[in-house]
Amino acid sequence: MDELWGDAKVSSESTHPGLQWFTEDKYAMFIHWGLYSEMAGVWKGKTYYGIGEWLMHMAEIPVEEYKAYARNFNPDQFDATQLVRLAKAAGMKTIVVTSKHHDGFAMFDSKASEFTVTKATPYQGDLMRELADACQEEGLRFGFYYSQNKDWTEPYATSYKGERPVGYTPADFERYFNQKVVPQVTELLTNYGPIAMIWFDTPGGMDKAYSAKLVELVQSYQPNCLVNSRIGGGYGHYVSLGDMHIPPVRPDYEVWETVDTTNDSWSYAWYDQNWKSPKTICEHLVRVLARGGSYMLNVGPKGDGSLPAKVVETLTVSGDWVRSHSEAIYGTEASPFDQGFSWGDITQKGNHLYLHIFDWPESGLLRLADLGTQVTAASLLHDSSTVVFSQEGSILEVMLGEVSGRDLPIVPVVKLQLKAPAKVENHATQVDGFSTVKLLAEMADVEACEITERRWMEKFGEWKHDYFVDQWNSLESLASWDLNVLEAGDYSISLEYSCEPEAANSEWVLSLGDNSLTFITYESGFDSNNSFHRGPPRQRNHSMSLGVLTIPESGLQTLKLIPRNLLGAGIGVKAITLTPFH
Ligand code: FHN
Repeated sequence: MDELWGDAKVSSESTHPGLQWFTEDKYAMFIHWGLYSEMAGVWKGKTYYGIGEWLMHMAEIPVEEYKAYARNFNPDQFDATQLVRLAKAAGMKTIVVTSKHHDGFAMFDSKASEFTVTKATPYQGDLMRELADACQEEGLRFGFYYSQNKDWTEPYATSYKGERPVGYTPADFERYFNQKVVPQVTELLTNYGPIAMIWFDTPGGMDKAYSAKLVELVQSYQPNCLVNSRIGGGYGHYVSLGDMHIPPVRPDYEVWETVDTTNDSWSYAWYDQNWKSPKTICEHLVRVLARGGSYMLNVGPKGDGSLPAKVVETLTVSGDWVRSHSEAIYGTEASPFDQGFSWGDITQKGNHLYLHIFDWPESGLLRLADLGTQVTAASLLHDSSTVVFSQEGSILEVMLGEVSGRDLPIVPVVKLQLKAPAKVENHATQVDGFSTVKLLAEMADVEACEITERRWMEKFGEWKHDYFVDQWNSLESLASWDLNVLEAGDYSISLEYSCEPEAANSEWVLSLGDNSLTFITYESGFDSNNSFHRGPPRQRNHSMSLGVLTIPESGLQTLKLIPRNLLGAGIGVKAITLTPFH
């Protein structure tokens, strides 16, 4: 069990009726909105940097003071229809909103609690009803986020400090669960029309039986309603990956999603201006779809219900792109390749491939191997203009230079018409002879070493992660990357790695066939920690140029990294980069 997000296994059969729309629609809006949005990251004049909805925890606000703050929550600028229309304009098909986050405050009318928007605030209206009605009206699906395990204002759930009251027994949690969670989830399932999904979160160590009970509850009232894997206990109809995790290699899960946010915090925080650009939003959406997932992008309205201007702007611009490229988004399947490319990524539908170009190749040429079928036409999706291409043997070349002068969308998409659906037999990383190729730890095959995830927070709760090949435990340890080399030649190689003091001066060999580069590493140091960092200090990464490696012939080959001597647990390899040496 992942202590934060629950088991990423789903036991329910994948024939749940909701999975059809889920896998077809691809793109949803997530909304984090509550009492904390009015606080905006500030308590008693002090700003707490981190995810805004955790302010109660960060500022250690006493329960009674937090509850009393509800008197300040009056979202009189909230316009549910406007918000739903923005989601629609952004190309999103579903809205999932925080009905109750970890602070326990219900954004709906609930008989099971006094701490609700209807009873504890001057606003008194049921915000969830307004949104549910607007979604119904505008033809969007509607779902609820519900924090089932954490409830910081209830004495018998876990407190925000992670503590239990003196004399606490498991029966106390059961009381909280039966007196608040069950009735509230029932209210959500019975008072707001058809519910597309209930998005549960942070099951932590919650007993599996509670997760099972919630699944049953949802099933009994709304059999079409989906439940995500963060319900815990291995339940759920599909897998929610860790926050903001966009996997570079296709994951093993059949149905999964990535949740991401428009800036850094989930809920509104006054200082957080780290907005994703419209192009980044489109890129994240495509990268997720290309690996076979669905994408849910969060917005954080302010306490008065209005949205930060940048959210409206970025969603409107990215939405124009999504809607004008809808053919390459909705109802598509994952790329036939397990991983993306340095120039962009691919979605497919039937006999069509859609090449989404994030970084225009300097060569003006895009090379792709092993589609396993013939390409019969190529055009730009937004204006149907023809794109010149050639296909010889297994290699397709698309002449982008021809179209580069034209007025192009933020992410140009080349539509390929194929004779039959693409059939890719080989998923090795393609080295096309033009582009810089980054081989990540997640893409490696390993023997006698491990691929480990390192997670950290820069501001509180804003999880970041990287993968490393580490724990080299013998001189037989090996990390390797399969390459499909389309052009033989010289490549400059660089290495991004971390190195603890014990592994300093360790020697390594990177080889491909008979050619190799031998190098020595040095200590990369540690990043300074912030006050909330738990666990061992975070190692810093270092980038080092290893030299020029000759790849004498094209075709399938394997790049191998082995230790020459073993010091400590060896280095942590984050990435190896190959750049054509011209
Ligand atoms: O603790 C929450 C956090 O506040 C936020 O709701 C995210 C969204 O995925 N989920 C939890 C952390 O993963």
